[in-house]
Amino acid sequence: MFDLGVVRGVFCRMFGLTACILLVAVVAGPRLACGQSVVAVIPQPREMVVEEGNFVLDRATAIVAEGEAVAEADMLAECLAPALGYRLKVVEGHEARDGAVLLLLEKEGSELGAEGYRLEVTPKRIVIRAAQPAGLFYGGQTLRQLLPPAVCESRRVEGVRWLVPCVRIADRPRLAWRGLLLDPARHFLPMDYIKKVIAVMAAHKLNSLQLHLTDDQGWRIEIKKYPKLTELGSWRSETIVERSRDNVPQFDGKRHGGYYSQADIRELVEFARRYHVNLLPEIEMPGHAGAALAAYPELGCFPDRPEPVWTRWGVNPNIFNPSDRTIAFLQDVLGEVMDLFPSKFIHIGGDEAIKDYWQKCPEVQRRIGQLGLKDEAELQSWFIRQMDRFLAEHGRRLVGWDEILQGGLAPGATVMSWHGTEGGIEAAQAGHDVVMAPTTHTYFDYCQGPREKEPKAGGGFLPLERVYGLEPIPPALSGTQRRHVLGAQGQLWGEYIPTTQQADYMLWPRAAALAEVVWSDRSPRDYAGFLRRLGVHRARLDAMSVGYRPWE
Ligand code: TNX
Repeated sequence: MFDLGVVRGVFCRMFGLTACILLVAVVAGPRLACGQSVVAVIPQPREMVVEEGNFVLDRATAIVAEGEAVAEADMLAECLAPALGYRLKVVEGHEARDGAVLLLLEKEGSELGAEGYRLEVTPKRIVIRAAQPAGLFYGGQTLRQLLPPAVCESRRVEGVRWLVPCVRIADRPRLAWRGLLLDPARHFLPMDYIKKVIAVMAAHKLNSLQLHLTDDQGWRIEIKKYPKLTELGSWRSETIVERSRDNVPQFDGKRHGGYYSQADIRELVEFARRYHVNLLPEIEMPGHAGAALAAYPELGCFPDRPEPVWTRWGVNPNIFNPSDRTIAFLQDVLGEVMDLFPSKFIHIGGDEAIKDYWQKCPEVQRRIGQLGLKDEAELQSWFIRQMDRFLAEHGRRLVGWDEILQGGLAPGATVMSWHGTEGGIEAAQAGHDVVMAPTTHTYFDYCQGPREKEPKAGGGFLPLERVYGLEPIPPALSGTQRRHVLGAQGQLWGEYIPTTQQADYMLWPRAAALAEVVWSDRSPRDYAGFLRRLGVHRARLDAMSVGYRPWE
């Protein structure tokens, strides 16, 4: 908890007494309304003062912008249009005017960084200033949360006065990587759902969406040079549903599959770009490769014993043979992936690559000898290095799960730390960038309540409060090492997510808690306050048709 007295003192000095009283009202809880609107912003802005009065937004309100700010003005108008029933007019300019929302890029001397913004609402006008377009976008998303929650509806809302409480906000994110992962490999996710997640993420100022595009159970991205990846690899014959009492697997007998064409991917990338969300593609190697190997068994360790696209969950021993042919294949695949995704980072998986097949395969053993390597762990490290170098030559950076530390980390690699934060700590200490994605706090496939009351879910237990308690920057790191922690990410693994309703249920509100962890200041971190704001936010989630899990 933080000391209200101290906060009050600081703000009184900064903004005067009236503002100070209103600030305390806001911090104290959303039931204290300002005008007709209630101030409850998620994630909590860094500095916010609520003042008396409202700005009235209506048909006559214009958005004033010029240059690069125009695209953000268009986005703001587009976000508000469905509920308002009209599109605010965007007019060229850079001066504040009465009755208008001004979006202003102030490149020079800004302390707000690439994504920060200042938002000032007075009864006469609204001004959003930022150094970069992303900041204007986030200012717009905050403005949306200051309006009545019905503004998030996707249909015209009648009879609401669109009041914006007068505020002064100065805001910027704590961390640059604010991510989620979706797993269409285990259960295919339709395009529209991915777009919905992007839009809802952006409303929470999350900015990175990892797409787990390949796994044992399906290959989900069209690769022109290797059509069998999707012709054969995107379908499995059925899926395990449970095990009988004597541990015999039971299957549903239904085909599962689907994939994104390259045109689909381009559409998603463009959609995400407008929401300032980076799409991070993940192509799994050397393990989790069953779908690719079903399509091209010659890339595996035992081509004479081809295995179909996997119909079970868990860790599959089938694994790429790290031959020259496989490396050329994977680099061709990554080449097409880079043509589609502008992301600076490319994820190559690297997790759970069990080495049984490598141990048994004479060709792989010969390779270990020829390369002068000690063991399979060093072979994996050598293999990841080939990818690291290839990506670096193309101006990209490799990301992998923390197993890529085994046998030595590739020079340019960024580590996604899922086995707790230890892998991340080790990598940061060695001067590598890391993203924290520990099972303990960010596995959104885990159960949110008592198992008997919840739908079937992944192994662990992860209630909302635990997510809120994540501290992404381990105290064990020194000042310079801390800067290597780029951020954190929530994982929605798809084994037990057969429907988009189920995906919504697992993502929200936990992803909202994560958003606050990565965006808002470390202190005050006040779970009770978060829950109070979430009480208001619920109406926004409802308006966005987000099928969240109810919380206590
Ligand atoms: C581990 S986390 C995996 C995923 C599973 C998940 C289930 C990681 C890098 N690998 O393949 O879906 O556990 O919780």
